Amino acid sequence: MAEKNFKRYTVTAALPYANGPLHIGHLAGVYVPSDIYVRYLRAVGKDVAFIGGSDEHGVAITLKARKEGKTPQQIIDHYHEMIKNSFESFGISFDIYSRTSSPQHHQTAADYFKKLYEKGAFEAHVSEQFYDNKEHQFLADRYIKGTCPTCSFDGAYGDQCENCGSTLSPTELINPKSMLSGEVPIMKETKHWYFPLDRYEDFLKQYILEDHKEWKTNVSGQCKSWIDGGLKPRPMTRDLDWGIKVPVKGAEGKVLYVWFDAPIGYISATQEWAQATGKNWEDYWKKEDTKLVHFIGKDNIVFHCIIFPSILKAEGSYILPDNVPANEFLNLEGNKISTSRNWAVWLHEYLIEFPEQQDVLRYVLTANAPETKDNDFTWKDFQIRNNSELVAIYGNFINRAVVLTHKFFGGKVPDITSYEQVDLDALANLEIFPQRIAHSLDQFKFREALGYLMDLARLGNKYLAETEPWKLIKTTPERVGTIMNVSLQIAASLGVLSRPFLPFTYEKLNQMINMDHLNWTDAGKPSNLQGGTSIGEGRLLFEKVEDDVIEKQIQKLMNTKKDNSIEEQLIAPSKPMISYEDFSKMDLRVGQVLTAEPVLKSNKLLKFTVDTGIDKRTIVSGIAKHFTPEEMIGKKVMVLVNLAPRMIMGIESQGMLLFAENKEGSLKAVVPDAAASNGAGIS
Ligand code: B3M
Ligand code: ZN
Repeated sequence: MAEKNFKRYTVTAALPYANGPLHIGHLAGVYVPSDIYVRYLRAVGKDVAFIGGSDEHGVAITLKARKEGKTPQQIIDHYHEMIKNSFESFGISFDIYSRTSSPQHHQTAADYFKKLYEKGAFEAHVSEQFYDNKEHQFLADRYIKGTCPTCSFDGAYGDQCENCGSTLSPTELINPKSMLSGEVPIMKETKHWYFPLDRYEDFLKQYILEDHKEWKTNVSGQCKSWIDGGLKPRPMTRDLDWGIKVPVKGAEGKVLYVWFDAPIGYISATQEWAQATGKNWEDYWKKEDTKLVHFIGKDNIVFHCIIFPSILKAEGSYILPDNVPANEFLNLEGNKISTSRNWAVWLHEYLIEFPEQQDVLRYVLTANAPETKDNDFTWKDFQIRNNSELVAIYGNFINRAVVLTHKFFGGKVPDITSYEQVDLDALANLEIFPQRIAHSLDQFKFREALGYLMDLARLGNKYLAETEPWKLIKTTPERVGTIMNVSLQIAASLGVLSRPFLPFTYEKLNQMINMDHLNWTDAGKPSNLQGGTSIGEGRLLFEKVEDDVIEKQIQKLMNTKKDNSIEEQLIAPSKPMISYEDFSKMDLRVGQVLTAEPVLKSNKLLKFTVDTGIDKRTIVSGIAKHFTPEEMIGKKVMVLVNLAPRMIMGIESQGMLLFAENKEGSLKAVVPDAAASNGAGIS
């Protein structure tokens, strides 16, 4: 059972950046385990606040907005809604799902900063940083691009080279360029407020390495190496125009660092929830008998285990995280999940392609959770776990218990006549499950807990196989009554204990066997269902996933792979910058194709006569695979008229026609969007 000494639980799940949709990696790493944990706590009668929300500040958001030509507000509004819907659809049972753009959060985070500032918890430092002189802006690391010093890749970012993976600082880039203006950035002085983590080393050593030896080894290991590596002051403010204004004189144009404000988002969301439900938020953040647990992925460990606790400590009135059960990463079919490369199983797509099958994904992601090391999701494994575990073990047992009760006893729970040894053994086994599963959940061992749950379903199947009620019905029907009674008791316990893991299945099962009156500690008892109670019609809990469904998913991923490699070839290195002078050398005109014919002995070339408005001239172009001569005749096209003539297959080509090439290689003629006369210049 959950520890008795805590009176309340504040459970948080990492706030996803509202700059893209959710995928299976998010669910597996953070949201399914946290949801299982809180559903379990509620089932054992604990007072829980399950806190979530969208992280809506930081460079990740501004970059996305820039890329899509939208405002940051448009981006966060769109993805916040989308993310929130995905969570709801998968049954992630937040008590509140808030967002860091809310006025409540802006106020709370600014006040928090101000309090630390007034206590003298920060150090102000002036340093030189990259600045875009044209756009009058300091540049976040991600806004600087250049050549990677390690692999010479042209498009490396100021914080990382995505080609070779090395971590960079912007000063290491060769030929750094501002992504805002394309100009070479200059170095300029700027003042920021630093949180002196180095002063918290002793505190952190005691807090993590001594007081919380129970933390998962992947978490404490990472913390230890951060601490051993020596902690440095970290700036808690940024030169950016999107975020929470730094509430201090002389900080105009600066915002709080996103990793300062985001964890405080947990606090502001708790305040909002408390206001709406008539609770006192401080009970959930400031009382020693509250257990604070953060569910996160491994890339967030330093922020939740080192920086945030130190910031809480500096404030002085808050409790500290009691545990941070961070998970490792989930890969997909052997490759790292990647949003930009579309290598992911997106939740909004899964919901459409596998309707009503949220629990299958919850099950697979828990059974294969990256709890102690990175793990791989494969569609084949998804199919096997569905077909040979959920369908063949869990579904099969429930189906037999319910269907046989209808067949033999008109859908009423039969009474017990007398127990035989086999019944007593089954009931004795049943009794230990609530405790056993709870013990694993208390230690954040979700895979293990789910394994035990399936053992309970196996116990049911084994019991039916041993007692064979379908054979005894003709000879000793009273005996069958006892057997079906015991089977239904096992089914009800299985249902109750499944609820945190498979909430949708619980609801379906509850329509068959009413379990509303049962809680976690009732599970395991031999007489939860009264003799004579009616049960509902049997319905299938899980359906077989066929090969073609899985093949379709695999094919979808393979297509993504193909797209990616074409895209890399075609789009990867952008050409070097040119001056206006270079550009103005080109004489581009609107032209019209007068005649078109194939070029002899070539299956690629077409020969055109083009009216350029200046003259009528011959141009040869390699587009025969994309257009027939007939469809080109009469078409308006862009022509580069001052390209030096070239001999192609014995024909002098006097210029070039312009086409756009899509990433899969198809061509589209570049044409004016409305009537333009031949010879019109393009500038
Ligand atoms: N948004 C980073 C991430 O999504 C960040 C988590 C914030 S938790 C306070 O990985
Ligand atoms: Zn590189």
